[in-house]
Amino acid sequence: NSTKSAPEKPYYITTPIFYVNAAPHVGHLYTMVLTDIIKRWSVLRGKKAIMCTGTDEHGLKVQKAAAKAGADPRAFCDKGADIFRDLAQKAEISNDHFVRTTDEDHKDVVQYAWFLLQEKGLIYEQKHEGWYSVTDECFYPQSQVKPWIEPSTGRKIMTSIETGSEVEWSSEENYHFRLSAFREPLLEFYKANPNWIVPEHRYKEVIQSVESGLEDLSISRPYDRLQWGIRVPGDESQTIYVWLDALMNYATKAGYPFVPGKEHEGGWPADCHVIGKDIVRFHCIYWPAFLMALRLPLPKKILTHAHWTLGGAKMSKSTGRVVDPFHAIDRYGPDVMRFYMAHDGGIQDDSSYDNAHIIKLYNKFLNQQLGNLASRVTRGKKWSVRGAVERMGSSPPEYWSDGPGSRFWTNSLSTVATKVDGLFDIYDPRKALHHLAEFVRGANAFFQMSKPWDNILDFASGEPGDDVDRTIYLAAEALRVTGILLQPYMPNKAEMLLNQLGVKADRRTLAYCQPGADLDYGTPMVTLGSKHEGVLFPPLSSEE
Ligand code: ME8
Repeated sequence: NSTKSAPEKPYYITTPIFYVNAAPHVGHLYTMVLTDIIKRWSVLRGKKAIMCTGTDEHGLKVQKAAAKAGADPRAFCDKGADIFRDLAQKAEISNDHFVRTTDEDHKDVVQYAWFLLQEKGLIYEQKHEGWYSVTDECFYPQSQVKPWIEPSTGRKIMTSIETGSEVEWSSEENYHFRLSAFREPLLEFYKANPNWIVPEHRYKEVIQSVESGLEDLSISRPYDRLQWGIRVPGDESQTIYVWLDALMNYATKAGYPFVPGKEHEGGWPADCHVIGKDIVRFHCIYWPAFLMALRLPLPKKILTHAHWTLGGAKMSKSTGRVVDPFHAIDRYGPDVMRFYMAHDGGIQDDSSYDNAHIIKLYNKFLNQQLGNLASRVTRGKKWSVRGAVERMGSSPPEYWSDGPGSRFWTNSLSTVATKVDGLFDIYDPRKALHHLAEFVRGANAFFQMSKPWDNILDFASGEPGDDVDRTIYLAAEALRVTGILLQPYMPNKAEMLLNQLGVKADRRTLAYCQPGADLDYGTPMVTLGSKHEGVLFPPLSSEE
């Protein structure tokens, strides 16, 4: 009689899969970074976590872009996928999967899902007329388009009211999915899961939109219009709509169709889909409806973030107003870029990308606060971290008289990890980072006020006195905890800091984030040689 319980479902988190029609910009990098930070946080909690990112390669948009480039679509997509893969690597994204919709296993999954939907009577054929936007890859009803005169050309066009992208009239025979049948089940689901969409105002918008009516969805295009896609099984004259194809990517990499008894091995259902606010409808209405139709468990959370703008205008591939993420990483390094994006990037509200802000954040916080504290503590000539940890570890604050040191311990050191972790529970990595930064500023202020450099050595023993030891121990603890909590945001810099502090590799998890939880550190694992050797955040060169 085995009491073995099933292995815990891994935490599963995804980014949208990115269109390969144009090069990535920092908006795409932001989504990857945000997702990676949450994934790494889960690892920090001691869980197995799986992250998936990848590329969306079918559809009219990519077909047209390949034609424009005079390239074979397959070769065009190979190149595009490589660029996104490189970006993930360069940005230290720890994705476990990189899915491409042109992968054979994915095509099988999409055709299998189609087959099931058809079998359940949820697909029917009908003439479809409407306005199609190639940029947005979707149809808009008459009520959602308006005429517009293109200022640069004077050309009269029709555009989507929501996104401003051009639409073209199309009248064609295609397959439809009975989306309207899911209006009630969706509304019931939203009601039962009030925190399903973060932030809340987007949750309300989704409900409003579904309440106001749900039309059936066209889920194929005639092959003569769209060749670059997955064929409808049993009907060579039709190609599967790119969004049905794309959304299924999340299931492909989780191992769908699932082997009975092993449904959760690949992480299904997803714990979180991270997306930009531009694709809420697809993920919060179509996707759960498809999943209900396929009788699959729904994702637990949809984290929708705001956009990066440039000089106040939307950053977008189609307008060319973009910041090249490769260039930005070359300039600042992956860690600083990740830090900036997490610190300033918006969940609720858009953020304006600004080099001056990056430099200011670097100088004012990374260099002057965190870097400065780390260097003073680990490189001080009058004290040693190891000595302070050894001597103070055995006499924690219960034995100290009430003072700034014991107050710092009680109010800051022993609460920071729980607070930051709590902010991850509500999917707010930005606020979590702000809280951590505030903690570092507090540690610095405490250190500054305690002035250990002014306190002479204990003459009798030649060792630092208790006051100095206490200050160094507290500052080292603050740095140790900060180093651990910073790993998801800045994996390399955090590692450097923890190596300088001599924190053992297996003691770098959330479980060690209470002060006093680790007394076995303090001997640097690296040489802290000359003034600039191994400095965490050296001053930026004046040209910056
Ligand atoms: O929509 N600021 O792909 P896509 C922040 N293939 N993030 C931004 C951004 C900005 N200015 N611009 C884009 C697609 N993004 C589909 C997705 S998923 C099954 C299919 C990010 O290449 C944001 O995450 O247009 C947005 O949702 C995503 O890139 C869209 O990427």
